[in-house]
This record gives sequence, C-alpha cells and structure tokens, in this order.
Amino acid sequence: MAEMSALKDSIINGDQNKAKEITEAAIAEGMDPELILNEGLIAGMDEVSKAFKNNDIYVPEVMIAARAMKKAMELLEPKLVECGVEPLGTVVMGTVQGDLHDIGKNLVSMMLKGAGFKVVDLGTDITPEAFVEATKESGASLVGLSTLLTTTMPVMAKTIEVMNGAGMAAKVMVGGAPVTQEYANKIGAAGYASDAASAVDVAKELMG
Ligand code: B1M
Repeated sequence: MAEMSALKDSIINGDQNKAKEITEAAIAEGMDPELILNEGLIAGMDEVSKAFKNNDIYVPEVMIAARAMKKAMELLEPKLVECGVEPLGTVVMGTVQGDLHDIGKNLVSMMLKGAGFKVVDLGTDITPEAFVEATKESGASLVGLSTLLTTTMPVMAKTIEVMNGAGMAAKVMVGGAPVTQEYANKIGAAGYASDAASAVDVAKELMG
C-alpha cells in the first residue's frame, strides 16, 4: 500500500522518481486524491518551507523539492479536478514591467502551488494592464508582484494604481530583494513577504 509518509519524504528529499512512483501507486489503489495531496505532497512542502525559513536548506533544495512536487501534481491534478477539490484560491503572479528577474518569483509560485493555491504565472516584464487582464480572466483574489530592481519598484506602485483604477477587488502582495514592508505600505499593497515561505503565510492570511 502506498505510504503517505514515504510520499512526504520523497518531496522533502526532492526525489522526483519516488514522488511520481508513490503517487501513481496511490492513485491506482484508489486512494482519495485529497488525502494524497494533503498528507503526502503538501505535508512534504510544508516541511521544506519550514526548513527554508530556518535557513536549514537553501534555494536549490527548495527548487528540487518543488520539481518533485510538480511531477506528482501532473498525475494528481486530473484526479483532483474529477473529485471537485477546490484550490485554496487563485493567485496571479508576475515580475513587473521592465524587470526580467524570475528566480525568486518562480520560487514563490512553486511554494504557493505546494501549499494548495492555483497559480497563474504570467512570467516577467508584465505590464499593469496585463495583470488586470489576467486577474479578470482567472477570477484571482490575490495578485503577486515581484521585482529585483530598484528602478522598477515604482512600476509596482503603478500596477496597483492601474488595478485600482480598473476596479479590481483582488488584493496585492509584493516582494523581491529591494522591497520592504515600509515600501509595501507606502504604495498601498495589502501584503508583503520577504521570502517564498513567508509569501505562503501572507497569501493564506490575505485570503482569509
Ligand atoms: Co540582475 N541584478 N540584473 N540579473 N541579478 C541584481 C538584482 C542586482 C542586485 C545585482 C547587483 O548589482 N548587485 C542588481 C540590481 C541593483 C538594483 O536595482 N539596485 C541587478 C542588475 C543591475 C541587473 C541588470 C540591470 C544588469 C545589467 O544588465 N546591467 C539586468 C537587468 C535586466 C532586467 O531585468 N531588465 C540584470 C540581469 C540579470 C540576469 C538576467 C543576468 C539574472 C536574472 C536571471 C533570472 O532571474 N532568470 C540576474 C541575477 C541572477 C541577479 C542576482 C545575481 C540574483 C537574483 C536572484 O535570483 N536571487 C542579483 C544579485 C543578488 O541578489 N545577489 C541581481 C535569488 C532569488 C531566490 O532571490 O529574487 O530576491 P530573490 O527572491 C526571494 C525574495 O526576494 C522573495 O522570495 C524569494 C525567495 O525567497 N521574493 C518575493 C521575490 N519575489 C517575491 C514576491 C512576493 C514575495 C516574496 O510576493 C509576490
């Protein structure tokens, strides 16, 4: 019988083959997809997130764990849809216009997915209008803006301004190396996170 503790460990260890193998077996055995998600995959990413926060592991380990999670999710996602399991919420993510850095943003997207959110990742160099469009299209209740350049920090403010102008109800979370809580407050962002693990906590908080 597929063991959820072994699936959890495969995520923590970033063993994508094992993660795929156990998920496949669990599905074949008819195990509840939500149980596989919560007690195997999300439980594993939770541990990864805690270890990352405590500086026990670093970016490469998180990316390897997220890759294992992605492999397992490819198998599990259709089953979750069949069972009508709802994601925690939808988040539109992107690096703002003028900025091509995406390593941190990708990490935040992976962690959010790992925690059970549906993530619409727009990529880099995203205009305020494209954020508005994607938010409307996806019905997201949270928008995540990332930037690594001091020169593109004002684009975050501009994006919030354009979103407000378009009457968007979605909340905005900001982050990236030069961004601070003080700056987030100044530009009217609903939330700020300094790292990918905290971004999950902030997203959960903002989505109630
Ligand atoms: Co760039 N770059 N870069 N660069 N680059 C920096 C950011 C820089 C600090 C280097 C330096 O000068 N010391 C500097 C910015 C200076 C400044 O603005 N004050 C800089 C510069 C100047 C530039 C160029 C202008 C260089 C040039 O061409 N003259 C150019 C800009 C191009 C553009 O974007 N238009 C440029 C280009 C590049 C590369 C393409 C070569 C490459 C990017 C590759 C890629 O992303 N695919 C690159 C890289 C790799 C860096 C450094 C070395 C590393 C960035 C990184 O990935 N960090 C960086 C120097 C550094 O930071 N040491 C630098 C790892 C990543 C995991 O951390 O992104 O901070 P980070 O994400 C964290 C948190 O910030 C947070 O969570 C993440 C994980 O914990 N977080 C969020 C991020 N987004 C969040 C969103 C949230 C919440 C949390 O909510 C939505």
